[in-house]
Amino acid sequence: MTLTVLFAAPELWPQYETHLPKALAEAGVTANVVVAAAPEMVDFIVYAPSAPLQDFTPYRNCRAVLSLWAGVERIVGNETLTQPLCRMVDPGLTEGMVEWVVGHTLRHHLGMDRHIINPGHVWDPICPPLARERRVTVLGLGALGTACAQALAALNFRVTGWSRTEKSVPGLHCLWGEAGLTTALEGAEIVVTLLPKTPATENILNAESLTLPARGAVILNPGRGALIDDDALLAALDTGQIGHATLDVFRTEPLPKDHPFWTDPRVTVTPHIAADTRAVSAARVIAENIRRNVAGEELLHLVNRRLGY
Ligand code: NDP
Ligand code: OXD
Repeated sequence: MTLTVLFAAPELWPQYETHLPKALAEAGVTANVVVAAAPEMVDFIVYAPSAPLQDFTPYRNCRAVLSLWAGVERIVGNETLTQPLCRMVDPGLTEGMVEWVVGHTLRHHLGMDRHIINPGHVWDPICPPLARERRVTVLGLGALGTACAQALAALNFRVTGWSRTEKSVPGLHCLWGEAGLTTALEGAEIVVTLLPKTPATENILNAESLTLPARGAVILNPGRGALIDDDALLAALDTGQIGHATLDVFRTEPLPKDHPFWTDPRVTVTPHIAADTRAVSAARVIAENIRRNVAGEELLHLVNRRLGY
């Protein structure tokens, strides 16, 4: 049987039009990948938040919706979507996130700015501590948080990871649940937020929790803008409780031109580029999931609609 896979993210089509059919063929799946089809003919939908397709009601024969994004907060509450929803766990995306997190951690750990931005040519021979003396906390121990935490631990950082459910990851001090959050944040010098945006994680870094890290701590947020209360962060920067924030994601994107983050020297803005889904590897993930579903196997990376991630 030839399946119909609707690729519903038109602006991404040029990246996938070769790789997705190739990956499906390699997975042994016979499918036509199309950008438009009669809804009742569609077996699988490949989705991105920018997709014009938001009403899934007519796709009554669709077996699963496969997101090209890891974060699914823009689709998870869509009531017209009754089919299983899978998020993206892409080795290429993970690799990119590890590079972004390690790069920005090292910037702050080594105090690189002191030497890169040194208009007065000050000879400032302060040697940074070793990574083994630096406490880093990663909020979120999923596909991305775990990979980043392990990469930092491999560089000898003292890494604590925090998740919703109990975990044990070699090399990491693992904490979980509400009770674990305070301990995870207390005394942290660098805090990385790699949580999904859900009702339970919104504003997790707020006026109260921002008092917990070590004075002058650095926040790295490649997760979602809503994880941080912006005003509380600006206030914590003003008091020096937080020394710097490197932010990749924002409540409104693009970040509005008049947002104070743009001009604050204690904030580094990167434009949601921490990690991109990579077409070559992501196409294989999509193809494997379609193969599994057709073979009667369980889908990978299924979203729990109740939890929102
Ligand atoms: P996962 O779903 O694999 O992991 C999410 C982690 O967050 C899990 O460890 C989960 O705990 C934890 N978590 C969720 N809710 C809570 C809670 N209430 N309390 C404590 N921990 C919680 O997601 P990924 O690692 O793949 O991605 C994380 C996020 O990164 C995405 O949702 C997206 O928002 C963002 N992202 C950003 C990108 C960028 O370019 N800036 C690119 C890709 C993703 P548990 O393990 O117990 O379930
Ligand atoms: C994602 C993202 O969720 O790019 O994949 O933010």
